[in-house]
Amino acid sequence: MNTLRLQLRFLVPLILTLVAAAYLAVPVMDRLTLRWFARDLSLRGSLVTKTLSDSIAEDLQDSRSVRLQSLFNRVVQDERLVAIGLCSLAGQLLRHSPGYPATLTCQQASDVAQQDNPQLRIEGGPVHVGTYPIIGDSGPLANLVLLQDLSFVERRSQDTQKYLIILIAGLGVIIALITVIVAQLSWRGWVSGARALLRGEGLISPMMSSSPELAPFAAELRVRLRDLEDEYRRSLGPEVNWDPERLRSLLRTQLRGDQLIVVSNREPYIHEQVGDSIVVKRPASGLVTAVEPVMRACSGTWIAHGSGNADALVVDAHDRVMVPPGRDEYTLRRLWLSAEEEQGYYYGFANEGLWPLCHVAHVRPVFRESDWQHYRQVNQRFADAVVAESRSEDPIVLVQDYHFALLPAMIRKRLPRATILTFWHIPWPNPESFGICPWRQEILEGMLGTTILGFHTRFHCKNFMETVDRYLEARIEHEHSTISFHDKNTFVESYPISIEWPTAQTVAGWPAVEQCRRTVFERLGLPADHRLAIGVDRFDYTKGILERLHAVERLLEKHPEWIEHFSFVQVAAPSRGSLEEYRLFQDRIHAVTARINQRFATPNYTPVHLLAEHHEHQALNELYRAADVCVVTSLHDGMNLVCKEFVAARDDERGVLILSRFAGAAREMSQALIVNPYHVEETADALQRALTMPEAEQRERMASLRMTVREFNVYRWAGRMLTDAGHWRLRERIEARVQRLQPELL
Ligand code: GDG
Repeated sequence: MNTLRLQLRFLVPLILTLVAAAYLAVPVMDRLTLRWFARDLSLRGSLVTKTLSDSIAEDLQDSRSVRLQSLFNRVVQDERLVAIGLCSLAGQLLRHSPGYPATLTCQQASDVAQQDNPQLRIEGGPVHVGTYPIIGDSGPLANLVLLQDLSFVERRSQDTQKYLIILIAGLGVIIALITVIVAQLSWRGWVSGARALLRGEGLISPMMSSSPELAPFAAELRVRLRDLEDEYRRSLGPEVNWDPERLRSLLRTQLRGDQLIVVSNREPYIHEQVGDSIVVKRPASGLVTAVEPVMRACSGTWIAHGSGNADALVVDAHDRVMVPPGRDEYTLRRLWLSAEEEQGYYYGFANEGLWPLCHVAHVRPVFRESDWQHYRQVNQRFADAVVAESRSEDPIVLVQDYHFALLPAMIRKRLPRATILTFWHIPWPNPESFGICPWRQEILEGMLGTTILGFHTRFHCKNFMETVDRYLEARIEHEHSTISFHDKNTFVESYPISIEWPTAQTVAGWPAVEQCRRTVFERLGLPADHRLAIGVDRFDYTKGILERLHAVERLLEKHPEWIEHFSFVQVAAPSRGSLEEYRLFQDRIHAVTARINQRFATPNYTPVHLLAEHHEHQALNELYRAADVCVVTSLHDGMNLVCKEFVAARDDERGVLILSRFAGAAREMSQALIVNPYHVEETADALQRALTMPEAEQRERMASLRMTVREFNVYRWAGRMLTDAGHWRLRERIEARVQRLQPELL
């Protein structure tokens, strides 16, 4: 209907123009043909006169001659010649043929012949009047008047008019038809082009590529799409019901089942040789805790360093093994590192350099040239593995963490069409702090190979953008949260990570809270009415374990009534123990624990239990369920998942969470008791408040915390990132399209 209206808008003026043209052309055509014929007739008249001249001259000598009369009679037998008259020089009609009008005098004939249009209408129809002098030897003798038939001109003129009108009408029809066809095709082309633009398809119908007129439209569309995306993200707000199925359907619909590749240093399953058998261990890692359920939901390939001593025994010829063991839901591709590589890249550059650089924990970063070389080399090896595992030119690659700052640009170089999502699990410092890294520029450039760069909080995003602004020549669009570097855009966004919310089936398999409490208390030798606070961490100086111990000590000082009635259990999973900074820290924790225990212990009472060993997940869950208080006092933490695990474990809605304001989680979990871990007094008071908190208040706070974590679960984290990736892929396709249409617009 729209096309018809459009075409009519074009056709009506066209038809009117053609009618007007015909209306104007016909009289012009008439006049022209008449002039042509008049000229022909004059020539013809001259010819006839010349032929008759001699006979007329002779005849004029002899006034009695009748030859001329009979000559005239013969000549007028020519159907075109109507009549002939011979006039004397004095204007007297001397002779004339039959048919010569009796009323036509020589003078009249001469007057008409002088006119522009020497025409006369006589009885038989219109005639052309011409007068021609007869020249003898002595000069002009007489004038010959020739009346030639003009009715054939009228007939021909009518014919010409008819043909002209038919021609114009025919032309009109042909032009109208061509217009309709071209308009239809163009409209279809534009519509399908626009639809394809909206779908973001790179290979739109061939017609589109020859439609530069769509370029401004596409540019406009691009801007509009961005705004829509921003609106869409804002409108997302709190969402409910993110679960594995929703994530899977997102991959099916928005990402059309594209291949998903995860890269991380730590592997989700470690095979260890214990005696004669091989056991599978789950590492103590927040990253693994978060990403593993996502991979189980989405399948795909996870590339990681094979660090277990039996890892190589269980892989196939391509270093792949299906995991989780026995369930075979996704592929784990192991990459082997030499001892030097691991030392330089992992322990050296990543954990002695970048880790303290990004955490404000007052531990100096160490930067060694050799570590940097290993870091680059290992990043390159992982990039090669990504390319090798990639089944298409545009896989979705999820790069995990600070071990792979250079990887995005390396992948981008080999797979320019890949969608690379990099998630930085730790904080990003301010530009001054980051500036002390000798390879700050290379790191930033490496990270900007990323399509979407995620941090836990807006604050970390802001720090990153300011750092780029300070050290690179890049264009930053704060409004859209994008960085444009070397003609490539990176979208920087906050995606607060989380945990997998336990299903009803999982919860049904857990022992009851009372049972957990009995088991844990028996194991620790605590009386039933004892109060228990716990801390669960990797044994890391950023987690605030020392400050926590000081707070426990201060609590016992300030409130001695808790002696023999309250204990604190710290699970400290071994981590990076080969680094001196960690060893010193761990020694210090052991020493402070011993000191506190010495100070407050009684024969049957140990105030602090330091469990510096790896625990199975189920043992941790038991501990979470047995505790009255969970203490998370990180000095600086990207997010912190322990606090979320504690909340998820408390389906009885009891227990109190004490949470550091310097953990990313504090922004979501405001119903916890929020503390500054550097302020020992404040943390000790929070412990006192937690231990004395009425059950109703515990329930209220816990119920609210549980709602938050259930809603903001890890599937939402991944879902939001993958949704943004889907939108980004759409926009990239459009931009590629726009670039092909009119590069100068970009
Ligand atoms: C980084 C960021 C961010 C602890 N001990 C054992 C054990 N764990 C598990 C916990 C938890 C995980 O380790 C630690 O989580 P965190 O969140 O504290 O993380 P980091 O390892 O420092 O990880 C952090 C995280 O990435 C995710 O983005 O939250 O801010 O620093 O799941 O339960 N697990 C087992 N045995 C233990 O002894 N199995």
